[in-house]
Amino acid sequence: MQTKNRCAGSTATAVILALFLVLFTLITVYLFVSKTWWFPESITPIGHEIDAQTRRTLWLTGVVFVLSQLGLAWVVWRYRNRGGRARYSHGNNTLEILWTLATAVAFIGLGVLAQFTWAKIHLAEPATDTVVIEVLGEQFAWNFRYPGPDGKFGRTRTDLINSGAGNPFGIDRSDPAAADDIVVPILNVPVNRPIELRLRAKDVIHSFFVRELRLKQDAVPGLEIPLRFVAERTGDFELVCTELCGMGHQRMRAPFSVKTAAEYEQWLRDELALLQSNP
Ligand SMILES: [Cu+2]
Repeated sequence: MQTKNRCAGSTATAVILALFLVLFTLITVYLFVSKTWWFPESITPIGHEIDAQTRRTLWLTGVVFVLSQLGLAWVVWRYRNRGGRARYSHGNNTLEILWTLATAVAFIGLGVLAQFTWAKIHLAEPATDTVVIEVLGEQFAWNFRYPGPDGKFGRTRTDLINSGAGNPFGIDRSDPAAADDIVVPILNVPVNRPIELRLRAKDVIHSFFVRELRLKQDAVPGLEIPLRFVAERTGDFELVCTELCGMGHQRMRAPFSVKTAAEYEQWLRDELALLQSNP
């Protein structure tokens, strides 16, 4: 009588656990397939490649996830306590080797596929008509420097760095090349032009991230790190710091805007006029 009761109890437990696993798997798959929480649309050609890589990875890991969770549910149900003696299994070496190899091939394969896109972002030579913009992260703001009509960044001096006085870069205005350098707290770029950002940090490590660009790059004190992209759609987005850089980290964001060529040129002219009227 006692044994019978124990069997009935364990069947219910096995059924509940197996059903939970099946339900959990279905809900997870639904959230991915319906894209309930998903990335905003990419605005760069590289972003589409990164999305394709993400899809490949999710398909592969998704199939393995579904098969393993449903397999687990089946095992929980099939080998539930029926009141008999448990058997010990030594495992199966052939299977162990096979699935270890399969995992290695899958992950190395995904890595090999991804490296072509990574190389395009980090190793490609800049185009000749590249728009270069300096980006300086500091606790807790982003600063951007445009070279002005002469296309040259002027001299900077560390002893002139003074964020409170509007000179976070330490620009030496006595240098003719520096006279037209524009410093602003917003990042504007023209559409369909190659852009090169030169990332620097003044104090601690910060991290440049714009979701729609699919780019994330640390800004490190003492280094100048180039980050290249082409934005193929105009619009207003947001740049955020994704490195926990201090107590005000959550405030460290800046507007990022992709403009038409005409809008961009007009904006540069307006900023230059502002600079010259108030040097
Ligand atoms: Cu930061």
